[in-house]
Amino acid sequence: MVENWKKFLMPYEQAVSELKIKLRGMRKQYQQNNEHAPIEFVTGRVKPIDSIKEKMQRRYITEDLLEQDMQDIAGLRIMCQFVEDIHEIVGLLHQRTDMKIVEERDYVSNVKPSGYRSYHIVIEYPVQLISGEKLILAEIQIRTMSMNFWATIEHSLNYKYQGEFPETLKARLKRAAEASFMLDKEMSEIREEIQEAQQLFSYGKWQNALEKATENDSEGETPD
Ligand code: 0O2
Ligand code: 0O2
Repeated sequence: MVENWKKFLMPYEQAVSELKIKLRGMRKQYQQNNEHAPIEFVTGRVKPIDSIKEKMQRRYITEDLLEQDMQDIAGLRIMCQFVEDIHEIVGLLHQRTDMKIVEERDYVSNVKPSGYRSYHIVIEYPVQLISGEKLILAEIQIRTMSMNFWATIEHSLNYKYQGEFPETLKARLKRAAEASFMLDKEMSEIREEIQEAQQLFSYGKWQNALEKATENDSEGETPD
């Protein structure tokens, strides 16, 4: 077994921290331009040691192949408002020069039998260590908030049933997944209208802040 897990996971910790900052930075740039941000929020985690060990057993992954065969030790999730945003983010990730896409799995178009939808990208990411550069694999899951809601619920039910769902529950989850995708489709239909409203809202907030700042400035001035 890996002798020093802390040392083994250190580059993964660094990669997750760096990638969270970079992906959140993309969102900030859209906001500064007062444009619709295809990224709503970003989360990330390093896979817990027990989960790594369990997956090694389940997938027959030996220790010497762990770094190359377990692609999600470093995991990032990007949540967005619209399905169209997913494709925009994928395009943006393809353009980047600080990471290399090595695999793509489109479960948005190719829904999993469970009903799961998400776009998975595996990247090779260089981490700068004091011993030099180390290339590590990281998985980025891109999904709408509706897809995320479904996946989170289904994942927690997995704890109870260990993946062996009763048939009725399986069918219900599949129906719920379709309902969630219908919601995404409906939202896409009215996307332009929603985005316009959001822009007006953020412009309004900015205007209010500007007016307040001007008021405070003039209150602070000493009259002649
Ligand atoms: P929640 O809200 O129920 O998801 P496990 O079954 O958890 O023992 P697993 O799922 O193989 O084993 O472990 P993993 O993948 O490390 O997941 C641990 C926790 O991190 C789970 O949350 C996952 O949902 C969550 N997770 C998995 N992948 C990602 C990712 O790419 N990004 C982020 N941010 N989280 C992820 P919980 O605690 O079960 O809660
Ligand atoms: P697990 O089984 O520990 O990975 P990979 O696991 O990446 O080597 P695979 O199975 O082809 O190879 O990867 P996939 O399916 O592209 O991505 C696996 C991850 O996607 C899972 O990580 C989940 O986070 C998510 N996922 C895939 N299918 C489902 C599903 O039916 N329901 C939910 N809720 N999440 C799913 P895990 O949990 O670590 O799984």
